[in-house]
Amino acid sequence: MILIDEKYERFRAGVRDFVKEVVEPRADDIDKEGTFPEDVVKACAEQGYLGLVVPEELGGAGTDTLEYTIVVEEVSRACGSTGIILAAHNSLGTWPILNFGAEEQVDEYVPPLARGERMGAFGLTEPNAGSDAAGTQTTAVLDGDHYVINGSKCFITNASDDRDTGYVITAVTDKEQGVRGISSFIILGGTSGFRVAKHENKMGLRGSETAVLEFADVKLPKENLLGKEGDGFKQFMVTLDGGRISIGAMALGIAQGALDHALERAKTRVQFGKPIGTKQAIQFKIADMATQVDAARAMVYNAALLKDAGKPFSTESAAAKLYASEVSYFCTYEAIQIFGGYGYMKDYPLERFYRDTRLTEIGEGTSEIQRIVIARNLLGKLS
Ligand code: COS
Repeated sequence: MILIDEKYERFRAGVRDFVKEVVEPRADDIDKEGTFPEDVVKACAEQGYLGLVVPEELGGAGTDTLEYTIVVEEVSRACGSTGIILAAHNSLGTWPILNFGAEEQVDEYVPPLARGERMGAFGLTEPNAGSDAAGTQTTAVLDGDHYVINGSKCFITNASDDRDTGYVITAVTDKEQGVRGISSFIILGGTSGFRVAKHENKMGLRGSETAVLEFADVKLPKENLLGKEGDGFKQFMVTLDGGRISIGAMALGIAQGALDHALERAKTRVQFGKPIGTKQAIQFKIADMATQVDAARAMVYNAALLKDAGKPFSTESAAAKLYASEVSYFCTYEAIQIFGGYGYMKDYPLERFYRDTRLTEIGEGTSEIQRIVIARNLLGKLS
């Protein structure tokens, strides 16, 4: 157990009740149906979970980052799909506007996102710019009072043609300037020339939408530029620093979910005349899982607390995401092992957890990228 202020444990208890009542009963079906869980997301919106860290005067819940982290953790403990929908909406779709937007942009775009009337998404990754985010090829050319956007984005969480969606996307405004020639823009779904071109069929997190975006001569008013021209790369690096806390929280929640089931199974499954939890082989697995889950929780919460304290947290968020995602993979693997053949069956949620958590080692920077970020932060750029 990690010692945090009692107010956070009370907050967690409220989230847990909501998850047990609303999210958990739907989790298996969300995975089986493979469709965006409108009902669950609407209920989350009513709880304020689509406006976490957004001030109340802008329609948000006004939580701090640790409370936000606890929401993503507890929701993911039951349903990874809902966990990533909330994480992408809050950290990637809303936060950059809240943080980098001009006052008019914040006033116009943040409240509908915070109230959950509009979903938020983040368009950074491209077919040729994944780990190498500086390789962005989508272009934005200024033409009088508007930019003309051309290009495509891929693996975009929460992208949809069917519901009101707002995106923060990146595009090259000055090719000669390298990373300093990348800018960010706010664009709403339904803008002429902008379309969701393909919905991906994924291994896990099947209730979360992941799509390809296409921009063909999209005219975007100059006012939709986020911050200044050339700020885009640094904006999304900072955004990802924060986003990695929520992917760490998601991984942590899935790991805890796997541990919950493993504990229950160890106590109730009888083999050789006794519960399997009497065997050291099972006890050691449980002990390793619990130890690593606690360590991951300490790292994820620490990154959140650093962010709230206004201290540097890039290294800690990358390390928390790296560690929690690898712990989550270990825990879901071991939980299936404890369940044996039953763990491999779709009658139990373990195989879903195992598929769902795989993304946490890939999305918002692979584990390899996290190691690069950590090492560079510690060593500086060596040539
Ligand atoms: N915060 C603020 N500024 C940052 C930053 C951060 N976390 N990380 C980098 N920068 C700045 C650098 O300081 C540098 O600025 P100056 O030119 O003024 O010195 C600039 O951004 C370029 O940084 P760098 O030279 O490190 O860029 P690289 O192209 O080498 O970037 C990595 C390397 C791997 C760190 C980057 O491409 C990355 O994070 N890739 C992963 C992307 C990712 O996670 N994709 C998944 C998206 S899912 S939504």
